Amino acid sequence: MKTCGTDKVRNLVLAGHSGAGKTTLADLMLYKAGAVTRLGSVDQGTSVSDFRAEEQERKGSIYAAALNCAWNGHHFFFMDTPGYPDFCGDAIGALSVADFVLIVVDANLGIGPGTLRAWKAAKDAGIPRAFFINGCDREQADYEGVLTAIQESYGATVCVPFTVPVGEKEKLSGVLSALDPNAAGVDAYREAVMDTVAGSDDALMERYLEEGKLSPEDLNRGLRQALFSGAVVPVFCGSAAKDVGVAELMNALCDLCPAPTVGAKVPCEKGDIDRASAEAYARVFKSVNDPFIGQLTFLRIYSGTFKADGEFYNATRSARERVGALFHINGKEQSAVETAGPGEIVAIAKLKSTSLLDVMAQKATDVRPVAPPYPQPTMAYAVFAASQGDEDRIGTGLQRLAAEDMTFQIERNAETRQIVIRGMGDQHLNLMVGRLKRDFKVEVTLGTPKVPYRETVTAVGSAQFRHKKQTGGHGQFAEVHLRVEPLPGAEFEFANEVVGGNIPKNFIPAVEKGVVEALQRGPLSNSKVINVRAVVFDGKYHPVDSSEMAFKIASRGAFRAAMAEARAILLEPIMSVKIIFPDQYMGDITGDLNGRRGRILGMDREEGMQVVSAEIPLAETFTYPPQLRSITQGRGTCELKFDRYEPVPTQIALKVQEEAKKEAEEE
Ligand SMILES: Nc1nc2c(ncn2[C@@H]2O[C@H](COP(=O)(O)OP(=O)(O)OP(=O)(O)O)[C@@H](O)[C@H]2O)c(=O)[nH]1
Ligand SMILES: [Mg+2]
Repeated sequence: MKTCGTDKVRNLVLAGHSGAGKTTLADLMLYKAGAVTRLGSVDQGTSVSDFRAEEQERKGSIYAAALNCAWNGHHFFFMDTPGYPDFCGDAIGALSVADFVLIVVDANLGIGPGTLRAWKAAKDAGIPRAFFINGCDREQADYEGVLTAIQESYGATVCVPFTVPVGEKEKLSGVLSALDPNAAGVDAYREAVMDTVAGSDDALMERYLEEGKLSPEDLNRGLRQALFSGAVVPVFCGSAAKDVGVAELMNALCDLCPAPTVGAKVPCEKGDIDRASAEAYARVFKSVNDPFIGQLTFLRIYSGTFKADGEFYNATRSARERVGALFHINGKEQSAVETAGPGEIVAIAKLKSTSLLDVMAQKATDVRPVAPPYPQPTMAYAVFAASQGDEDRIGTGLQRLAAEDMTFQIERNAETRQIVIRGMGDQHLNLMVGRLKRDFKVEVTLGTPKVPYRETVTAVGSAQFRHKKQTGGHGQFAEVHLRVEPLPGAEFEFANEVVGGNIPKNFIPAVEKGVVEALQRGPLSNSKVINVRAVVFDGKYHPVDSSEMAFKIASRGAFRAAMAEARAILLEPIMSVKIIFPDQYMGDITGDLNGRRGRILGMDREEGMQVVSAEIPLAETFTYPPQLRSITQGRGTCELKFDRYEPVPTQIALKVQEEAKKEAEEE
């Protein structure tokens, strides 16, 4: 139960790279605050935050967990998010509603893609943030090294220590607070904080230069402003495992984390969420379908008061919604509350018309929030039913899973006739397959998706085709003379150059239909034909035996024959790829790209990481994400986007054609 006023509520998220110690820190916070009587542990499978069976098995977070505890007259509502890139969907959802982001960095592992993702998400949304360098007790801990790396990546005068370790590694005994007037030996750190705060505001700078220091009031006000503008990013340190520096961190969070009513603007595409409004507004950032309790929807409240057993309005879908109980959540523990206000995270069971990212309001209104920056999935598999007749259940299950995870997508590919699932990596997709089995009782196997090849022509080619059949009554007759030409830049065009009525006008649409049908299955590999212009320039007809059907058949034949004359080639999708990884893996990454027919377009640095832009044919990308993981020991990530079609190298094209032929024979 929350006992403080709204101005003392603190809403924040723990984010950062996998293994940095977010969950360990979260468990310790709950324990220190007295919200639990036993300290949870990731390693022993007793964590409050990592409470799901699959998380306990993995000894790492998969989902974002909602937590809350009272501290020092304040109440924290916070989310512990998964750092592993496969599970970033939930982390991004949680980040998008937080007022403050605490980025946890391991004192040994340092900055990783999870750090970068959290930093970028917070920075782009204008959310104040701080670092916690955790694991300073570890044998290989390098506090100074990690602090330097953070400062080099995110700004030396921006990222200033607010606490510093006393002792190191196994001798770590505590931390000193830079702003504590009673602490000895922290003058230089205090000065660094004052320098940065004063430097973020002209008026403050003037006073600072005149008086040589900032008054506590000036420092406080300046600090809040500087946090919002990103001019200062406090760096804390300690050890969640040894309970060092965590009380100091929690105390500081009460001061640094803004009250929920003064946080950054909530970006909306339509309408507005005004944090100062007296009316209730909240946004859904997570939705789970639990086999035991059914649908559970997590909301972050921005303004007003939500009451249990009331009626609310889904402002994104224009629907009324009955709300039963409101719950405060600590992992799997739910405690019902009568009312909830700004900054609080509540869960509501069994909402009927509300899904991920919707806005709930007190009154009928129309608000559409800007979607958080979810990355595009990188890993794809074709899904096959393990037993026949399960297809429908698989479809329903996959749809339900996709509804609660914005980084999981399903595609029924009409061309390759496969169901393809896409996600953030092997572990993500295997998790979904596991849930299909557990929650929906269907089993599937996974395979490599088929590549949607294309065919086109590289020269002009003509051919004619006569369709003639004499059956019982009247026969069938049509003859079509057709030319195909390359048509760069456009999918398809049809033209008619027949003169003298050799094909009567009323049959021309049938000729075009025949071509359009033939385009769907090209002569080389049964793939779609693109970038061609087809011109019918002559033909023959019979006054009795010609029909639309006959012309369609003749036209199809003529088109395939003309393609053969026009040097048809196979095209493959080329993906543009952005690869983000720590410097030291450069050689291995470029070597691997060469083996995948990849082309490097550029190299860059982004906030402490190496960024390579490249192109890889789609066929070579299916195994890329896991390979990248293994090359970079889990610290590299990539983004893939379709760019264009390009000719397939001859040797590979021949193989593709052969396989297509075999498949067509089997059909
Ligand atoms: N020595 C030491 N070990 C720690 C500390 N914090 C966490 N660990 C250990 O590091 C491992 C990873 O900790 P977690 O808390 O699960 O890390 P996380 O950031 O939640 O990881 P993800 O959930 O995968 O994002 C566990 O074995 C912890 O016991 C620390 O301060 N010192
Ligand atoms: Mg965790």
